[in-house]
Order: sequence, then structure tokens, then C-alpha cells
Amino acid sequence: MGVIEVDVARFLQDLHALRAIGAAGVGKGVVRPAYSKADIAARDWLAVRMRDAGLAPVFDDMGSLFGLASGRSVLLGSHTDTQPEGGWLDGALGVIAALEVARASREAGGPPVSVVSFQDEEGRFGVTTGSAVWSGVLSAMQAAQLQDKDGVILDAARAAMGARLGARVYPARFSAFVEMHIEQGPVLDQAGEKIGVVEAIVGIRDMTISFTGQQNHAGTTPMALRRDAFQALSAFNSVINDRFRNIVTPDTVWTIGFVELHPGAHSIVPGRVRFSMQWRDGDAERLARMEAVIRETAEEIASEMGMALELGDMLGIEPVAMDAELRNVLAVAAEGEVPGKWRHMPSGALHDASNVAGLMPAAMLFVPSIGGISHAFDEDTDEADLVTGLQVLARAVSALG
Ligand code: HGY
Ligand code: MN
Ligand code: MN
Repeated sequence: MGVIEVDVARFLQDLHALRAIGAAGVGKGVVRPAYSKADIAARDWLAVRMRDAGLAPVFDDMGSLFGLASGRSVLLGSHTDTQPEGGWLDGALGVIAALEVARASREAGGPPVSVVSFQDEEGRFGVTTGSAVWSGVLSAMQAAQLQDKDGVILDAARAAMGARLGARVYPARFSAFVEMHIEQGPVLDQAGEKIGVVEAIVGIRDMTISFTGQQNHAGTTPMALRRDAFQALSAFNSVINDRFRNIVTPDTVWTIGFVELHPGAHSIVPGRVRFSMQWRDGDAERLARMEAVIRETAEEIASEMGMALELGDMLGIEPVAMDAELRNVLAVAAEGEVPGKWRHMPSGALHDASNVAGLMPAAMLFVPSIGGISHAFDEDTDEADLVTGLQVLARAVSALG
């Protein structure tokens, strides 16, 4: 057969319908964290769209939603949960593009295509939690006990999905996985290019660290006698930035994105700080060297500043190369659609494809992000670029069939 003919209007309509579920009311922003009411409503909406497309919708134990084609099929998809302040395309684009390609392929008598929306890709509880469990990177028992930043346990949160849960979806029914996604960085936008074919996805390490000093009066406690938890965090941050200089490359990133200072009042010397420490790189050895610096520095600061130190469990995903043959299929499809206006590139963001790559050949396709902005309400992509991505995906799947 030729290239599967997608219905662009239907694709855009679905993409905007999904955006309306959990719409933040700020620009096109969306708030749909894993297992929230909006997340579950989005999954229920998607299950209906899957059924309408001739796919059998099932939820696994984690709440990942699969729309299954009969027989052996290509699996396409991403995730529909979002960050606490999320954009409308991060995850949603890959799922709705998958739905359209599956639907169009079925109508045209093309290859069978299944669709997935993995649960908790955005890591309310872990790191790409749903696909990590599906692919065996994380045990179901470990996952059940993961806590979000407010101390809610995953097992309690997923109870909101109730009787939906429980299907077993065997990876052997799928021949390959392709995830389309926005780039979430500036490279394609700055270069004026339309498509990125992902070579590899960086690795990540993530842990929670606490310093506990002494809560005290902000007026009467002399500076020399303070055991101020904020000062410990401030010193830790400045020392690791300095020490990392000898280890990192310009592509290495690290982030303290969550900080909880206790009790958080103008007139109290803070007694405790709990914060996230996350670092990413394409080289597993470098990630390990950074971990050693983080642990040593935290211990040094704690002992110098009279703090009790708690280092939480470390979560991580290894750097993963995408499947060479599938990458080639995507490259040919990109060249066919936008000759000379695409590139091979690494992914600095994490994706479900990292986990799925352990089960079957997996690859990824990027479209540009305006201004490189993502994990923010103002994340966006030109409509024409969304459509180009869809067309490239359809070409690639046609070639796979
Ligand atoms: O954080 C990430 O890279 C992904 O969007 N969860
Ligand atoms: Mn994503
Ligand atoms: Mn994301």
C-alpha cells in the first residue's frame, strides 16, 4: 500500500478536545497529574475514542491505557498525564497522533496499529513510572510504595482508577514502538527545521535530600549559634556547582526543582529543608561521578554545619540508544516529507521510549517547540509542524507495514 492517509482535521480536533480536560485556564496550559480527576477523565475519554477507532481499550495495573489492535501490531503512543503546570502537547501529541494513525491505517486496510498512553510519565511518583513497571525496569511492588512530594502513596492514589485496572498486556504482541513528541528544547526551532529523529535518550538520576538543623528565633539567635537548614542548602548548591565543573559537559544538566523549607516563616530560623536533586547526562559513568560528588558534598556540609542528613532512595533510568533500523525508517520518512529540513539529535528529556526500548525496537520523532519552552503553560508548536509530525509518523508506519 501507499502512505496511510491521515485526517488532519480529526487529529487537531482530538488534540484540542484532550486539551480541554484539565485546562488550566492560562493560555493552552493543562493540569493533569497522574491519577488526578482530570487525568482519569482524559483516559476515559481516550478509551472511548480508541473504541470508536476499532481498538480494544484496556488499563493495566498501573493505569496505563492501551488501545489494542487485533493480531501483532506496531505500538504508537506516549502519555496523557502532565506536570503540575503542564503544556498541552507534552505527551498528548504522541498519543493523539498515534490514535489518528491507527484509525487511518485501519480505514485504509493498512498495518494494525495499537495505541498507548502510559501512566505517570511525568513522575508524580517516580520516573516514567507506568512504562518502567510495564517494561520490568521497576517492580510493581516497589512502584506501589512510591510517594509523591506530599507523602501520598501510589497505591492509594491509583485506587481512584478502581475497577478499570488489572489487564495484562503482553509486549510480545507488538513488533515495535514509535513515540512522537515535541522536542521541548530550542534546537529545531532555532535551526528552522521541522523534524528530529532521536538517536538516544539521556539517562537520569533523581533523589530527595533533607538537612535538619535547629529551628529557632530569628531575632535572638546569634548567627554563630545557628543551625539554619536554608544556609545548608545554599552552601550545598554552591559547592556542587563548583565541583561539577570538572566533571560535566555543556550537555549535562542538574536541577533542584522542589524545595520545602520548614516551617517557612519570616521570623523563624528554618530547622529543616527537604529538596529534590536531579541530574541528567548521556553517559552513565558521568552520572555515577556526579552522584559521588552529591553524596560527599551533602555529608561534608551536614557535618560542617551541624545538620542531620537524610539521603532518599535514588531513582534512575539509564541512557538508551534508539533502534538503528527504526531510526532509519523515520529518517527516510522525514526526508520524504520535509527534504533537508530535519536532523538526527539526542533527547535531553526523558520518555517512555527509554523503558520500552528494553522490550522491543523503539524510536522517537520530534517536532519543534516554539522558543524551546516546555513543562510550562506557554509550551506550544505551530499547527503546521504538528501536522508535519503526523504525516512523517504515518509514512513511517506505512513503511513498517
Ligand atoms: O522530565 C522529563 O524529561 C519528562 O518530561 N518526564
Ligand atoms: Mn513527555
Ligand atoms: Mn514532560
